[in-house]
Amino acid sequence: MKTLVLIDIQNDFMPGGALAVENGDEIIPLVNELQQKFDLMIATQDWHAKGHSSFASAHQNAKVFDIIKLNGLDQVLWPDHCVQNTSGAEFHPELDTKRIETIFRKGTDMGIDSYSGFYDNAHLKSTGLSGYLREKGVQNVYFAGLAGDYCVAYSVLDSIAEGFNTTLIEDATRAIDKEGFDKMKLEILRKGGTILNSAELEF
Ligand code: VGL
Ligand code: ZN
Repeated sequence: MKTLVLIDIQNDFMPGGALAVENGDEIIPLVNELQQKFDLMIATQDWHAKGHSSFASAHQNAKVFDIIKLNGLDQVLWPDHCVQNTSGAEFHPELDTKRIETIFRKGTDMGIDSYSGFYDNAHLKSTGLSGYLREKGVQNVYFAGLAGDYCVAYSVLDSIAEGFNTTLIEDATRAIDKEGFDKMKLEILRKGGTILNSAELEF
């Protein structure tokens, strides 16, 4: 079963959003078209409570994009984004959600961030995505969405580590920082993942 996991295609990551990814909205038509090629669609949703510890606003004397230690982990401090039940946390209005079977929410624990759709950043708690895919007999998992260098890349790396045959569809993602994304892509390739463009999909 060919599975497409759509990472965080939410308003706050779009141009004009709270944590905008440059040209993030450009992926929407492609993502909608790509869905025709897949048997199973899953989505993730970044879903923070107000005052989440990944927000710069939750820390004194801190500014956005500072890096601090949070429970021993490096944490980038973000603008407030994807606050539960706000319009910024909703999927982009043009994203076709009709065939999205299940939505996995992440970033709900106040004290820790969660880039990957599988685990929080300390790998302490699972979202259940891995078990869900395994129960369905999924072997091949493809990823698209935002942001390429954070939530998409960490989801891809966890997917590889979980034993799935994992592909990042590069033209169906956009990154916050190009250099950071280049580093993550090298890591994905080193770990055995595949990176290709949608035109190269052989099905
Ligand atoms: C993301 C930073 C903070 C993402 C989520 O979806 O890539 N990045 N929260
Ligand atoms: Zn977040």
